[in-house]
Amino acid sequence: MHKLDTNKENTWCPGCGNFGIMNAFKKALAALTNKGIDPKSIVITSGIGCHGKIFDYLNVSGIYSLHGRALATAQGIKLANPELNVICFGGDGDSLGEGLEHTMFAAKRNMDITLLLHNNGTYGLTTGQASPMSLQGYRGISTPQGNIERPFTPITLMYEAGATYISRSYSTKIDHLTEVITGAVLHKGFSFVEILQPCISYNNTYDLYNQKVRIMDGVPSNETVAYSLARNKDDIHIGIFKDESIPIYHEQLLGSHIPANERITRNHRCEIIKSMYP
Ligand SMILES: Cc1ncc(C[n+]2csc(CCOP(=O)(O)OP(=O)(O)O)c2C)c(N)n1
Ligand code: SF4
Repeated sequence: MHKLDTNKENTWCPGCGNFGIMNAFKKALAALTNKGIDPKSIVITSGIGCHGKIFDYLNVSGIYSLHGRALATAQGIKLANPELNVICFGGDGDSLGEGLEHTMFAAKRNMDITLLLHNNGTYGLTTGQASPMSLQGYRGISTPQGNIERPFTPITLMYEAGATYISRSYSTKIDHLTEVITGAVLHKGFSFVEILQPCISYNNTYDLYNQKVRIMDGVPSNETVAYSLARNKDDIHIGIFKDESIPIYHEQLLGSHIPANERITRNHRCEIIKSMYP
């Protein structure tokens, strides 16, 4: 694997969970290389937020996208060149708030890409407004008297949308997170990794997660068990909740065609379209 560090100054707060995510991601890239994945085939996208800064700190090709549009960008890259392994970094605000529709539809299509969701339960970069994942009672600058809303469960949402690899890990469990990310990238289809990520400045959840996080023994035997484990708030279960193999989007849409390699002229494209409507 080539050198992954960049010369950009790291501006994450000391103690931020994003450091653990970046370490695990680097280890996962090494593991993927050992498993035969060409590092040059890895492409990343990110949203805007503290999570998105990871883009600057990794020497990997990709696009630093717009807030809420990291997955739209990832899907475009994959459809243009299905030979690439596309990995998207999203925040809970980014991918479950403003960009939720892209998350739902990428999962529904079973796009063969990976979403690494930095779930810190707040809008970190913009200094602590409540996010869709903020707990009821969360106090931040937009909810000074405590958040009235309740968060939903990303794992069960992804089940409902149709994601085929659904998992959760914790930014301090580097080996576990490395394994889950590696499995997600190797998976054929939409893979979702919810990463519990304490934001030490606006939502310090280290004590909560250190007390409650439990590693599951294996993949739950069925959906009912998976839902109940995912929603359990007394024990926060991490591991793979679902790992299913079904046809993927670009293969059904494009067959073996690789648009990036076989570009066609505008005239040729018009002819193809005309021939579809005799
Ligand atoms: C279209 C658009 N809307 C809003 C913003 C302002 N904005 C930047 S980051 C952010 C929230 C970041 O929260 P999250 O995605 O959870 O990432 P975190 O900073 O917590 O990692 C917002 C609202 C923006 N840059 N662009
Ligand atoms: S504000 Fe929170 S998420 Fe952002 S760098 Fe600081 S600790 Fe990390």
